Amino acid sequence: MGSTLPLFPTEASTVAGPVDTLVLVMLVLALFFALGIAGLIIVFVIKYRRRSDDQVPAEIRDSHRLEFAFIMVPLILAMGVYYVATRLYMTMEAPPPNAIDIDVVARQWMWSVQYPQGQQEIDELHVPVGEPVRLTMISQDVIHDFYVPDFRLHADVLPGRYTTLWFQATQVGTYRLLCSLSPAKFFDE
Ligand SMILES: [Cu+2]
Repeated sequence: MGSTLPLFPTEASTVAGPVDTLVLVMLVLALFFALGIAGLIIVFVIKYRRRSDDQVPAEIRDSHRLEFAFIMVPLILAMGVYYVATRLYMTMEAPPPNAIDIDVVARQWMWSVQYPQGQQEIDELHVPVGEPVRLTMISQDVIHDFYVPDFRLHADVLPGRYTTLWFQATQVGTYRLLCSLSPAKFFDE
């Protein structure tokens, strides 16, 4: 038995802060619109309910200004999120040319890593702070999922296909290296 993941893990890589900000902004936007719409439905249902059997609703004309706002406000918000997310994604997809190359092989139930000089480690990955690291990963058996929550680093590792990830650690520390598809690895710590 071990501890589960904290709700707000340490931010220990260069992308951790931006990823958290993006997720928080999207969560706040989603909550604002979901609660706002649900709340207004309830208010309007009560406020504009039919009060007598012969009551006829007032005729409502189009409001182009209102329609314009209904289109533009969500469009601008969505495009803003899209722009920030795409820039972040492109950063995360393009390893810097000076990155340290580390090979990762997954199998039930371990991560085997090999450094450029040839040393190997099992279930541990030692990297310098402040230097980009590129992982080239493959699986020997099933689909695994390389996951370092404190780095906001997460990618499937497949048999028969190389996947890559890169990151740059920003704080000295010991961080959990998980396979998010293996319950045993996820919880045993
Ligand atoms: Cu796995």
